[in-house]
Amino acid sequence: MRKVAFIFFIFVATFLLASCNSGQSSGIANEDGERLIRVGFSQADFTESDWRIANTESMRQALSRENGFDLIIVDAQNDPNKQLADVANMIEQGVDYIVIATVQEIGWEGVLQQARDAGIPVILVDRVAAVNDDLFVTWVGANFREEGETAVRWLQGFRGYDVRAVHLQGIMGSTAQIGRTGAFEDAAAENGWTIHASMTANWDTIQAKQVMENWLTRFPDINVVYAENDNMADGAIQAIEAAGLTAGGYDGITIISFDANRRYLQLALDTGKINFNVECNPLHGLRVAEIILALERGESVPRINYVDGEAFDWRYLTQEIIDARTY
Ligand code: GYE
Repeated sequence: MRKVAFIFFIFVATFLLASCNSGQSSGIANEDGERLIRVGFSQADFTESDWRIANTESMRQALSRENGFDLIIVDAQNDPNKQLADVANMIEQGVDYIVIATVQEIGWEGVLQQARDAGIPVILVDRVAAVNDDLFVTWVGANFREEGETAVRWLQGFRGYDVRAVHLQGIMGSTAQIGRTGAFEDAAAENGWTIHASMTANWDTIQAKQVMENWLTRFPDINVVYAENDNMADGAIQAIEAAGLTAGGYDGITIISFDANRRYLQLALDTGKINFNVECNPLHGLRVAEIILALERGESVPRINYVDGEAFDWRYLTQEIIDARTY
C-alpha cells in the first residue's frame, strides 16, 4: 500500500512541476472552475499621461477575470532596466502570455529570448522593441510616423513656409517620439522651416511648461509649438499665457498636439488653444484579448495590428464629435 501511495505522490508532484514549467498557468481558476489565462502586462508607466492612463484601463477592462483572464499589471515607472527585470520576473512566474508597452525600443534581445525559451508568447503594444521578428508574436499600435506626417501636412496648409517652431518631444527612444520627431524634422528640412529648439519633456505638463518658459525668453519670434502629446501641449500653453502671449486660434502661436484626449479636444472647441490634434487611440485592450484568444485556439494572427486614428482641426470640431469620443 505504501508503495502505491509513493508512486501516486511522485505522479502528482511531476504533473504540477510540469504544468508550472511548461508556461501553462499554475491552475488559476475562476468561480466556475474554468482555467484562467494568465497574462503579465508590463506597462511603461502608469501615470505619465492621459493617454497612458486610458491605455492601462483598457487592458484592465478587457483582460478581466469575467473574460477569462488572470491579469498581472506591473508599472515600469519609465525605467527601462526595471521593465526588463519586471518581464524576467513574469517569465519566472510562468505566465501564459506577456504583453509589453516598451519604455525604450532597445535592450530587449536577452529577456525576449528567455520568454521564447520558456514557451511564453510575447505581444507588444503601443511601442515596439528593436529585436528580430521571431522574438514576439505581434504588435498592436499606431503608425507614429504617419501621425507626424498628418500633422505636418496640416501645418504646411495652415502656415506654408512661415514656421518658426519649438519642438517638445516625448521620452527619447520611445517609438512614438521617434516617429513623430522624424516626420517633423523631415518636413522642416523640405520646407525650410526653422526649428529653434527640440527637447524632451517626457510627455509631462510641468516639464513642458518649464522648457517652454525658457524658450519664450530665448526665441521671441516663435509661431509654432509641435508638442508630441496633449499633456506637453498643455504645459506649453500655460507658459505662453503666463508670458502674456496668445496660444492657438488664427492669431496666436499655433499649437500642434497628439493623442486627442477628450479633455484636450474640449479645450480646442471651447478656446481654440490647440489648433490641430492627431488621435492616437490608446484602447488596445480588446484587440489584445482577441489576439490571445485566437492564439489559444491555435490560430495565426497578423504581425502588425495598426489602430486607426483621426485628426482634429479646431475650426471643424463640434460638441457632438467630442461627446462621441471613447477616451
Ligand atoms: O502619445 C503619450 C504616452 O506611446 C502613443 O505615450 C504613446 C505615447 C502618447 O505617454 O501621451
